[in-house]
Amino acid sequence: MNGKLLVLPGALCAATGSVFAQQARQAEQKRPNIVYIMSDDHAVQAISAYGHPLSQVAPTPNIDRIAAEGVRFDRAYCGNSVSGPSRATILTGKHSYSNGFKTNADFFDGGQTTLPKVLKENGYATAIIGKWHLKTYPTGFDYWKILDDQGMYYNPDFVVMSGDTVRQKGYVTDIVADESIEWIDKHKDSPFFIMVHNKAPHRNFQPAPRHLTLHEDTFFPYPDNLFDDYEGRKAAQRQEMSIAKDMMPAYDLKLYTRKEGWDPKTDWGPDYRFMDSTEKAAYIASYDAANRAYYDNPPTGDSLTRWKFQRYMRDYFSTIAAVDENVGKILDYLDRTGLAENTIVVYASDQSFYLGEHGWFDKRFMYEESMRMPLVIRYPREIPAGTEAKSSLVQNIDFAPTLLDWCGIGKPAEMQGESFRAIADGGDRAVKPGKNWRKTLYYRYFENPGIHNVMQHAGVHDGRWKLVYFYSNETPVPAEHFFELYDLKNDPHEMRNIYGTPEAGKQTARLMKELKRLASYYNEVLPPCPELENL
Ligand SMILES: [Ca+2]
Repeated sequence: MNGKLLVLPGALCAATGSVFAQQARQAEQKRPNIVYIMSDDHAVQAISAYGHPLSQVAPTPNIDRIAAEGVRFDRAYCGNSVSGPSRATILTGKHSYSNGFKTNADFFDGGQTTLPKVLKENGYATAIIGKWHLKTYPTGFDYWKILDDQGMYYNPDFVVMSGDTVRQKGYVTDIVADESIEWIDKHKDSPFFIMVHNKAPHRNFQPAPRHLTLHEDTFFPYPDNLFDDYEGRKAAQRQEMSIAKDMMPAYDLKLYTRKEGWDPKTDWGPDYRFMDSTEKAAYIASYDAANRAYYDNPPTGDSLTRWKFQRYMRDYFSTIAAVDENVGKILDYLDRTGLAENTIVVYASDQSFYLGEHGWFDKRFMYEESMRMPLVIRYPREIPAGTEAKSSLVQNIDFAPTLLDWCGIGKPAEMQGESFRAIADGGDRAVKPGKNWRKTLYYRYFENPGIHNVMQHAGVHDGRWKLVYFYSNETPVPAEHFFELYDLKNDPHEMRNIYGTPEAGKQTARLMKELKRLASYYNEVLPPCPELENL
């Protein structure tokens, strides 16, 4: 069904008079509002509702509240683990290859059918406030106010609808939530859709003034594979995203470049320069004692990596404290105004993130920590509290079809995802994989050459087994390619590539066929490779 065919209740009122008008008004009132909150690089491991040990020392009670009062998805995944591509997929319901936004260097084609456009055509007030990062201006929104490029944490620049850039006083996460609430308050009488898009906890992890010392005494537990040697995994051997080697001491870790103390000429770069003098002083003071202790007794080797990990976690989780507080502020507003019952609240991140697993920060690989997305949804009118979707495979191509389904709007034909409304409402029991739900997920990563040097790859994931096809950049035929195969049941941290070993058994041929089928299903062309062609 095309969304445009839906008769707007407003139009019906004018045409038919009293009784019908009243019924139409009631129907109109029942159409749910949508508050879609998304953060940037918020790891599943950093939301306490998911239970990971790291999140237990720095919990997120407000995000957890969405999960407790609604549904938590344990198996939500993106199709391309990097910011712009995931955002483009969420807007279009299409994988990167089909929506054209394959890497962060691309420009989003705003002429496509998107979730906000379809909602707007169906009478919704639509807005986006915060991170956008798709280069072209937003389309389909009645109102938009977006961060300039990646955005700054302190006193950030926003691009507004006139095209002007406006610098705004305050901390980015607070500004985005406050202005989102303001916009909702003006539009609360019509069905509304707002995307509340945080910068946090994205690099370079700058905490709000009130959270500068929040985690100065917190000890963050280390992942078992912090010192991974990447044996049997060639792409992992070539990456440049390790905490040990690739985190920038001044920019990422807020170390001083000299032991004498903070240096105004070299230390901390452009993000720091957006702060006013009071903010700068408090910011330097919050790192000063630990930075001086570092120079008094400089750690080396594995101790240095552990030091960097602790500093990374301290800052990362401190930025999340502001995210969680602001989620609470939005939930409280919805409660106070009586909007909560009929408002779908989504909390997600564009992808998950490495918090030291494999020794990494960042994302990109098809491994679990980056392919996953945190996803919790509350919709009191329909989703029973405490619903869990532990095994059903959902993906960011499904977000737009699902939200449209809840609004009574059919999925536009070009969207590749499916509505997971039944799973959100009823948990895993509501569907049967292979009958009325998918059994496998498709993945693709394109950004090479590019920052962090992760090879291009394509892959298939069936919930237990994962096959990944890595290839080098020459066209039309890559000069180099290789496969990896993982059994998540016996190797949940993807440390043992069993491709080509007896352990792989019949899985290789089965998954290769499935990878080929999925590429064709999503209208993609994979770089040629004899193993796939000779099946
Ligand atoms: Ca991101």
